[in-house]
Amino acid sequence: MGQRTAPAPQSAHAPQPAPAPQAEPASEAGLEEHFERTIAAEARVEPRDWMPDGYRKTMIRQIAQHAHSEIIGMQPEGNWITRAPSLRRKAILLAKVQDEAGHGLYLYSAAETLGADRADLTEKLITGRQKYSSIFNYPTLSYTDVGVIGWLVDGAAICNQVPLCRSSYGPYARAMIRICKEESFHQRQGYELLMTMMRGTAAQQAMVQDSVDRWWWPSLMMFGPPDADSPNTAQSMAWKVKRHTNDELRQRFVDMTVPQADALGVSLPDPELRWNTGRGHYDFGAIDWDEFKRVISGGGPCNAQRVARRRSAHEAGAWVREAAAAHARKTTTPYPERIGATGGAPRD
Ligand code: FAQ
Repeated sequence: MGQRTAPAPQSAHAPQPAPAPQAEPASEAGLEEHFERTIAAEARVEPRDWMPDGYRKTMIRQIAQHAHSEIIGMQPEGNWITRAPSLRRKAILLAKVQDEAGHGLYLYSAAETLGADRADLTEKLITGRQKYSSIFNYPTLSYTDVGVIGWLVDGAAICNQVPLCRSSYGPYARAMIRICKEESFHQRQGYELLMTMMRGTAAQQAMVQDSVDRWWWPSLMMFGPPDADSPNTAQSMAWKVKRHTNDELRQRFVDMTVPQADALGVSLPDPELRWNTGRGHYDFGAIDWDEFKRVISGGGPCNAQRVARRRSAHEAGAWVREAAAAHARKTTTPYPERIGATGGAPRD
């Protein structure tokens, strides 16, 4: 049974809902039929529209996981801000990490339009009750990892997220448009960094190859389990939340990345990687799904460190949240009451 009432109000920056395709019918069955028609017509479901509980739950799950990924995703590259090799590289990296914070914020706002509470989502992240992308549980051991994250991790994120610009839930689809533009910029800066390193010394070239060797397989895991083991794909495709399956997008990423690796002059660590003329795609080797399961269940190399860092940042920010809430109370309290509260003239 779906909720009918509008969830939490949208933030001032959230896009306004597009008009519903047809006037909303009154009965429960009519509401469901209207929802199905909206999906079939490729129109958008907006925050105040009726939606099945399962759809709302799926959207909150995916958007929250995505938001958490952006926020936790600041840590691996943030690790290199103080050690970037030049002022220019430091400024680029700072801007990229700030963009990721921004993406997290748009996405938390999108989740709020579904009635989710931001504080509750953060609590679920820092207590391990909500997931974030497996990729951010790997360490950044050298500066070239920054370039490889831009090239492969942002590349995989773009491949996965461009189709999400057509996702059926309006606020998510619209957030994705800006996010994808920024991710494309991130991907190019990563590739440019690697191109520069590959024009350098043999030691610099070896650093790039080492980073590629460590990040290639985890990047393929970002697309999620194989279709046969993906419990959410069928329903999410039917609701047009997802537009392609995990395996389709993984294949698209491999096909797109192999020529880029050739142009860069690095090899991808997969002896089975080869062009298949019959399929018109690259074949690639088996992914270690045991490793994937271990990482998403908290057993990856950096899971404990990533969550502990997020928890301590959240706790250290408590005074900022309290100050912001006090300021909001002050500015929303009507003027005469403020005079009464201070026993005289207002102090500000
Ligand atoms: N890591 O049934 P499915 C970025 C979970 S943003 C962890 O296939 P679904 C930007 C899945 O949640 C990267 N968990 O699930 C950046 C489900 O668990 P649950 C994040 C994963 O939702 C770049 C279970 O496994 N992007 O990189 C993963 O249909 C550089 C079964 O899976 C998004 O979130 C995984 N890799 O498909 C930032 C994009 N894969 O909840 C900084 C939006 C699956 O049932 C630096 N999300 N799981 O317990 C999606 O497109 C989808 O949610 C998928 C998963 C494709 C990730």
